[in-house]
Amino acid sequence: MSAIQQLEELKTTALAELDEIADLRRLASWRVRYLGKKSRLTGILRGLAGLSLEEKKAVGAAANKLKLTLEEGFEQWQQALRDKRVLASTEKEGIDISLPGRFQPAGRLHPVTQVTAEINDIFISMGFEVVEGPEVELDYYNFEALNIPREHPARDTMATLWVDHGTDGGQQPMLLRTHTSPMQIRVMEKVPPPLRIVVPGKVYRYEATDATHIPMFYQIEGLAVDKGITMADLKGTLYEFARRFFGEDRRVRFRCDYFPFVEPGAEMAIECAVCRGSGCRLCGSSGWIEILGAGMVHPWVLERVNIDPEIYSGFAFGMGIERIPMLRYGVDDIRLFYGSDLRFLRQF
Ligand code: FA5
Repeated sequence: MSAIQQLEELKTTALAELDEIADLRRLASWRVRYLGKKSRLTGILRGLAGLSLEEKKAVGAAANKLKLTLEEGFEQWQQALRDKRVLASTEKEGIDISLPGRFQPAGRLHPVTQVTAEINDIFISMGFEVVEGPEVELDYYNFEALNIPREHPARDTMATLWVDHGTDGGQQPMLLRTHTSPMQIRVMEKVPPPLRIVVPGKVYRYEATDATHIPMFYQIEGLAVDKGITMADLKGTLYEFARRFFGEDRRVRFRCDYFPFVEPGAEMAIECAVCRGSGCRLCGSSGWIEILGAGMVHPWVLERVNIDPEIYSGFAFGMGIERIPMLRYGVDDIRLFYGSDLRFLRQF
């Protein structure tokens, strides 16, 4: 049989065999058999040297053509088998294994949640316990027991969202709590001193929004009652908090203020993060942002929960939580926290 005939025969058998192959492993051995170093085709190509010039030309061209044909056949069959495998798995399991994986974005806690946990931790390390209370509150706890009777002007400073105005039949008026201070009463009613608690939670006020005010925000209440507690304890605790949260170099301002349930009362402000005291839109040109109200628990409040003010004294504070991350990160509008803009929220 001439070399040309051998090549023809090789082509017929190789392509016929290729047609029968149904898996990639057998396809690989087919390639070794017909295109590998020990294949007949390689043998023929190697034997070209011993042929006459004319034979060399004819056989060489035919052998190279066959090599190309077989290589192309291999490539096409390999692709066809791969496509078939993808199709089979898609049909069988409903999974297209050729598709790239789906990106799973990592979730994270809301910045206000993160900061609340951090504030809690600072007070826990100072011996406070974290407790929570109801957002729908009785008028009694939100106002009455805190020395804010009906018609008291202090009610106007906390525009209230009422759930139920109460009835003449004696049902108590109910509201969305305007501050976390009602928890002072609820806790003191049940727990005898000494006590030290912080109460984080949502509060609601019916008021217009601006860069530092929103109608639903978070506060954290603090309360410590024991024998011999003084204003120095209150100031020391709050300064320590500010130092730990904002760092040593941040200026803190402590001034007199009035709240009916404390005497004396105070407010604390932190140097504005945006202008560092020189005045800007965020701080209303004052250079300071007020973060909390505080004071010594009023003796009448203690009496109401049957704690003798001659023996015990206490301090309390109520801090607006959103203003804390604003002051740390220089966020210039409180509304950004609740705008659901992930470009903003993902930064924390
Ligand atoms: C109170 O709510 C008092 N219960 C605080 C208190 C507690 C005084 C214990 C004495 C003893 P005030 O209304 O000032 O006080 O609010 C406290 C803090 O909540 C403010 O300093 C401010 O940081 C924050 N705050 C008040 N209104 C808003 C608002 N609309 N949006 C965001 N934060 C607010």
